[in-house]
Amino acid sequence: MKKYMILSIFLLLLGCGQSEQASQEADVTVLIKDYKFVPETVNVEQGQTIKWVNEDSALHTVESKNKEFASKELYQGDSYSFTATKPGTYEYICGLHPNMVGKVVVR
Ligand SMILES: [Cu+2]
Repeated sequence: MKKYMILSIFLLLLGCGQSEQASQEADVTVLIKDYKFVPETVNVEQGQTIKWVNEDSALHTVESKNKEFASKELYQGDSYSFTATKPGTYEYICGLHPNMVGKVVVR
């Protein structure tokens, strides 16, 4: 009985550690709102993480034109993160609404 309790505490701790990793702090957050990326342009340092959060009820994606990053379809409340490892300018669109554009500038 005691053995099971220790095991479940261990699993609980393991679970906490994992969720902490998954919800890694973003350095910059971009909201997807009213069919727009807000802000449209973000400037980050190399190694920083950008997180997009879909606040619309419509589905959206985040897809860089150079295929450097691409999200799956994001439902309302879903988020997608990308860690910038290479300097450059990354223009991106929503694959479902290609008139939605944004830009990530990595220094
Ligand atoms: Cu969209």
